[in-house]
Parts: sequence; C-alpha cells; structure tokens
Amino acid sequence: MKEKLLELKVRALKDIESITNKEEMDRLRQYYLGRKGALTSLLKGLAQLSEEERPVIGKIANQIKAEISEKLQPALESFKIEDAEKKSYFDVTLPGRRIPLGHLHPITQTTEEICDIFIKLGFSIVEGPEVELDYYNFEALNIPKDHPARDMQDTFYISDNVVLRTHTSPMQIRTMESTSPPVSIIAPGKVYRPDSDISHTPMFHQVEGLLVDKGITFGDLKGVLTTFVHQIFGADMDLRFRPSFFPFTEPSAEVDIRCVVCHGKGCRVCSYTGWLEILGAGMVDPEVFKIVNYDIDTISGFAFGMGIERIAMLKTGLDDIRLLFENDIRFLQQF
Ligand code: 2NM
Repeated sequence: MKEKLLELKVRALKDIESITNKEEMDRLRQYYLGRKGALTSLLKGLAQLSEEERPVIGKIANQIKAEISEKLQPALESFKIEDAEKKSYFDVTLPGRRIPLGHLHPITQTTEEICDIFIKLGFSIVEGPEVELDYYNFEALNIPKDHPARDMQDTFYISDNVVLRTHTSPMQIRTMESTSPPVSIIAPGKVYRPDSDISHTPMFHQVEGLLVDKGITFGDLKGVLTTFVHQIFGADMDLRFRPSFFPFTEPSAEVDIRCVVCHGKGCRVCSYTGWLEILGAGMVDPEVFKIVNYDIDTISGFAFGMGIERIAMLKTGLDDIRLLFENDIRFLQQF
C-alpha cells in the first residue's frame, strides 16, 4: 500500500507540472484529492491493514495529500491572475491602434498638379486608348513611314497597324477629328516605348496639351508655358525656349529650366549646361491640321508635351526613375 501511495504521489506531482490552465488544474484536483478521487479510493484499503500499520500508512497518506495540495496552490494563483487580466484588465488610457493611411502615388500627385494648373488656364482633360491605331499614333501626326520612332526597336507593335501609344498626341488628333475650334485640351496618361535603363522605363506617363483658335501665336505658347513653369517650379524659376524639331510642329522648341541642383553653375545633373530640358512644344504643323480637316487659313494653334516622371523627379530630387515603379512602401511613404 505504501508503494501504491508513493507511486500516486509521483504521478500527481508530474501531472501538476504540465498543467497550463485552470480547467486542467480543477480536473487534477478532483482526480487525485476529490471525494471519489484516487487517494480516497486507495485509503479505503486501510480497513484491511493491521492495527500497527494503519496509523503509519494514514500518516503517509495525509502527508501526500498535503504535498499535492501545496503543489496545486501556486498554479491556482497564477491562473487567477491570468484570468483576471483576460476578463477585466482594460487600460482606457492606451492610445488607439492606428490604421495605416494610404495616399496617391507620386506620379498621380504630379499628374494632378500639372492638370490643375492647365484647368485653371481653361484647358479640359481628355483621356483615351493606350492600345492605339498606327494611324493616330504616327500617320496623322505627320510622322513619315521611315521615321526611326516607327521602328520595331522604338515602338511596341500589337499588329501591323496597332501599337501601344508612344505619346498621348493621338488624343489631340482624335479630339480635333470630332471637335471644331476653338479647342484647348490636355491629355494625361500612360505611354510605352521599349527602353529600360536608369532613366527609361518601358511604360511612363505624359501630359500633352493643344490649343487651337483664330490668331494663336508663338507668343501665346510662351505665355502659357511660362505661367505653367512658374506655377509648378516657383515664380522665380528661369526658363528658356530653344529651337528644336518635331514632325508635327513648325516651328518647334524645347523648354529648359534652370538646373534645380546647381542653379545654373553647372553640374553632372545638367551636363554642365546649367539648364534642364522639361518639355517640347511648337506651333501645330499645317500638315496635321489638313489631316483633321481644320481650315489652315483661319486658325492656328500650339501643342506641347512633357514626361511626368521627369517633372516628379526634378521636383523631389530623385536620381533614379525606377524608384517610382518599385512600389516600395518605405519610398512611397515619403511623398
Ligand atoms: C510634344 C512636343 C510638341 C504635340 C503636337 C500635337 C498635335 F497633335 F497637335 F499635333 N500633340 N502633341 C506635341 C508637340 C507634343 O511632345 C514632346
């Protein structure tokens, strides 16, 4: 009997060590110490023992009972605290959990900023297909069949006469086709060219503009674009118009701003010229007006185009265009 009691004690203490919650602990207490528990049923055998043995075994049994009880007590205390924490401990002074807020992508922010400036100048926004007919992307823009821009190397072809648009100018043609002058629109959106390096991505964003009316001159072009540059880069920004060439404008110009890095002193960013190119522009070539059936004797107009990534990079001081396309939240959060 003594062996059985000791065996019970060893088993009970081992069981107690492995309990993890109050339910398990209550079950063990019932099982070992309860009125119908293991110890009680063992002690039923006391009656069969001799007079001398009975008090000895009884004493051992009581010691074991006390020992098991004592072992169970600290476990009970710790579960009581845990339960109290679970049920009623609620610190109303803790700050709330913040839900992280998103915001517009820097390219979207820049597009909206550019569009807002032209909207205030009276322009309307037009949007259209990114998969475009060769006719609208090249032919109607007076870009000849043998022009290098039409090469497989410079344009994504879907089929012989369907391309991913390489600029948003097709929207200017589509708008002129369906609307009589006066027209003043800007066309923001995605465009595609098979380039990929530190300063080129195969998809990028553009805003192009077009204004057609009676008596529009290069002076109007200078006025609108000067206002734009002063709005987006600050009223004290210097700019210059430099002669250039585009198949769809004549005369054509490129617009430079003072280098945002060296302010004109000359540095690596501006190739030591002190100037940064930010847009192309010109008076719409009469050949383009003829294609959309506009009367070249009564109207004239100007058009311009710019890359949004370039404007966004110059405004924020970024030196690698690819950061704008990686969607790294640590980068995007800074805008
Ligand atoms: C540019 C530069 C100069 C342009 C011309 C036309 C259209 F359709 F009116 F002929 N749309 N966009 C244009 C002119 C675009 O981007 C650098």
